[in-house]
Amino acid sequence: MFKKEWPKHSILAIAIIATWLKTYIVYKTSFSITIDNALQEFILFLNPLSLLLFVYGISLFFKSDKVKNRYIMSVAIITSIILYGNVAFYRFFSDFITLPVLFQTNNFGDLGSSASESIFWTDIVFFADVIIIFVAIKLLNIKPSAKDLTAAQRKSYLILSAAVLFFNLGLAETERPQLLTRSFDREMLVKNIGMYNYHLYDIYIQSKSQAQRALADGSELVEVNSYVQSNQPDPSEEMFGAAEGKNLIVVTLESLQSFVINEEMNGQTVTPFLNELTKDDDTIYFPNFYHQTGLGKTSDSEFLLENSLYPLSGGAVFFTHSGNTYNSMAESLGENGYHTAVQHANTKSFWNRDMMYQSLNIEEFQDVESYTVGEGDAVNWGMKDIPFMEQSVDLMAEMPEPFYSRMLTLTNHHPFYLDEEDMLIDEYDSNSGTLNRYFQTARYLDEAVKTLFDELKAKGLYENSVIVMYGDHYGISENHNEAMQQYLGKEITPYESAQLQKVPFFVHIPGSDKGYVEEEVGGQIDMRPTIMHLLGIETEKDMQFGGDLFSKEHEEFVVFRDGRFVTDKNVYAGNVCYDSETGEETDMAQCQPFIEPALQELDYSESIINGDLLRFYDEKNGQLILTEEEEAKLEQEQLQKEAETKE
Ligand code: GP9
Ligand code: MN
Repeated sequence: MFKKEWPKHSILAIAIIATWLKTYIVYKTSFSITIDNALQEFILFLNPLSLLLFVYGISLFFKSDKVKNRYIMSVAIITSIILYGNVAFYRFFSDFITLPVLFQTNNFGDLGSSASESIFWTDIVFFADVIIIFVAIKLLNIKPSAKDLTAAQRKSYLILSAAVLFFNLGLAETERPQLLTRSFDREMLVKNIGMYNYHLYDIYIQSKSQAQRALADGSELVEVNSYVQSNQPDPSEEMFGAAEGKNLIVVTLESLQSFVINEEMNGQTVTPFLNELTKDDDTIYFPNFYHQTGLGKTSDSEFLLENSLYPLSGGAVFFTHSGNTYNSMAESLGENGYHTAVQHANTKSFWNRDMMYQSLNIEEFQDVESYTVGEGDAVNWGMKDIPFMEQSVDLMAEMPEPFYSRMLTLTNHHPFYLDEEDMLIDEYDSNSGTLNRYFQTARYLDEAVKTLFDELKAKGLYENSVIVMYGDHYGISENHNEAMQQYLGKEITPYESAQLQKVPFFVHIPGSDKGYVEEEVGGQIDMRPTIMHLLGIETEKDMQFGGDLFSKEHEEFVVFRDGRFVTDKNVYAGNVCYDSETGEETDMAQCQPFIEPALQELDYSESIINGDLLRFYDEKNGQLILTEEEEAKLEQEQLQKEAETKE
């Protein structure tokens, strides 16, 4: 075989095939990537190819065979190191490497020492392609006479590798729409675009935000700071400290919209337990409360809750800015003696939570690994909410008190599948299976909340806790408007669409006798100050855009992430001003004064995130952290302004 003359580009072909197959074998043996169907398996198999064709193919542009071979060997070594680095990392962290992890000091374990414990000499097999290529270069007798490719042939080759990439991306898009704009999960990225492309994507995302960060300086915060400070309502005297010292349990009610609360579907009550709570003596219920999330869905709602900042207009801030400085609610509560945790029976890398939670200073993340998902305990996206609640309370009982535990539910999630035995009401009867099933999963979620209350009582945690619950975002998108129209019995105008962004918000303080229905118009941005004040913690120095919903000074002005807004009198949607009372179009002059401020508010918040501006802010004393030059520059500007006003 070694005597035989091999075609000119044999080494290149061997390299591509060897690294391609090795990568696929490593996917299958070293990572647990869930594959649900044959198409997903095919995408997984195909996904290393586009990049390998391209990168190895660059060798076609080198003249000398020696240089070509050296280049091919270098590519094989580098791709092997990348792949193997991920294997070693995955053994310890069950996650793929992302750039910030290499730079971030983390509380979840010491990266260096744990990685070295995950390396074995037998791991040499991960370099099998390097060995194969090396042997091929040494032993194969390559036809010396053959000519190099012509420029046209090289061009066709590059077109072929681009075609493979687009074919791959097309398949990924059908499997997971919007994957590249929203990121979702590292496992999903690796599964759909491949390990190597994933790293390029990661570098792109991280360097984009790093570049914006590098250009920003503390002086940008001056204007934002004065805006924020002038918009902070004072806490309500009655409610400030009403839950002081209690454990804080915040439940994210997955995809729960307000249109099911206190309503029936074909004569069946959808949320009986939550309906009772709206009338309960210890519960304050907010029927005019809106979600303000963007593409980052659940993670955006968490971002709003923790920081009282708006999420981004593009992408999920949990992915794009997980390395920023934040002053989260968890951090503040931690400083006030709370143990802080998140409980969520899903993979920890979803929405990049494992990274983001470090920046939010959340001490403990109980992900799916903390739960026992027994037979029949999982449906749709993963663990069912009822066993999740049961086990979560068990885990909570082990936490030092006072604690702040945030629970993320999952069953009421698109496409809203449920096991037969968990269907407590019938399906709806519209032309949308999604809406039809939604009522059933919402009913199941309601039952899970009841389970939570029962378990907390059984474990003796109830009395000493305050329970806050909020719907994270819509579950029924505008694609189902026709079915929604049938259910609501009215046309869905832009006004109605905005109304459908209402999500329930509950504050339950056991034994307080403070229950009532609070009609105040508010949004998720208001949760942080509202909750902190209930716990008796001041927030006046915090850089937050929301306000305490119990405060008399709270402004009824909710800005959606897409620029729509709601005030006490109007709804502005689809460039039309509506009257809140009638839902009819009204004079634009009523909305006009709010259009600019709405965009301004979103812009300010976005500039904080893009510039990582909170690194220039000391929330302990409410002071900006500026360099001498910045101080001088500001002073200059101030003097100039004063001079101008004198003139
Ligand atoms: C996933 C869960 C659902 O962990 O939070 O995310 P969503 O798709 O609703 O944003
Ligand atoms: Mn969600």
